[in-house]
Amino acid sequence: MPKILPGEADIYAITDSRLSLGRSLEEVASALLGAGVRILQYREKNLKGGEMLEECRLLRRMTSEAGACFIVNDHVDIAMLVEADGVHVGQEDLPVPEVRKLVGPDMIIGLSTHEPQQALAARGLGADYLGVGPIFATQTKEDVVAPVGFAYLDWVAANIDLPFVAIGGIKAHNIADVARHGARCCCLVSELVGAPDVAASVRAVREAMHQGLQG
Ligand code: TZP
Ligand code: MG
Repeated sequence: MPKILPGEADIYAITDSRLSLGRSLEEVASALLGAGVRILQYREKNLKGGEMLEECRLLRRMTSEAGACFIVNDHVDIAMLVEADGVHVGQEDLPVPEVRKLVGPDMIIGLSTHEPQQALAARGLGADYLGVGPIFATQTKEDVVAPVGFAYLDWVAANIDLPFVAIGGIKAHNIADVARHGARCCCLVSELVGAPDVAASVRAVREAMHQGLQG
C-alpha cells in the first residue's frame, strides 16, 4: 500500500477512548474511515500493553482495507508488531534517531513540535512529518504546552520543507482559518471522535477546510 503523508490528506484523525461517548473503537474507526479519513492515529493513554496491541491489530486491518495510513502514537514496539505505516512521537518521547534505528527506513516517523528550533532540527533527526501545535487551547491532552497560535504555524509554512499537520483545538468553526494560515492537513481529536455523528463531523470539517484552502 502506498504510504500517505500529511500534505497528501486533508483530515488526520486521532482516536481517544475517553471522548468516544461509550462507542467502541471499531464503531468510531469505521465511521471515520467510511467518511474518507485517510490518516488515522491510535492514541491511548489508559489501557494495558496487550489491550493496546489488540486494538492496533484491529485498526491495522481496518485501515488496510480502507487504503488508509495507520500511525501509532508513542508506542514504537506496538507500531512495529502490527506493521503500522508510522509512529508519532513527542519531544519527551524516545529521540527520533533512536526510533529510526528500531523501525528501519520505511516507517513514517512524525514528531510533535511547538517552536521553530524543534522544527529546524526535525529533518536532521530523520522525522518525515511534523505536528505543529497546539494551535488553540485543548482539553484533550493533559501535559500540553501553551497554545502556539498562528504565529508558529505561519513560520513553519514559510520556512520548513517537510510535510506538517496542524493540531490542537481545531474545530469545524476554525479550521478554515487554520487552512488559510498554510495547513494543508489538520489533525482533530474531540471534534471528530467526540461528535454524536462522527461521519457527519468529518464531512463538515472537510468542507470547512476546503473553503479555507480556496482562500
Ligand atoms: N497534541 C497536541 S494538541 C493534542 C495532541 C494530541 C490534542 C488535540 O485534541 P483536540 O481535541 O483536537 O483539541
Ligand atoms: Mg507522545
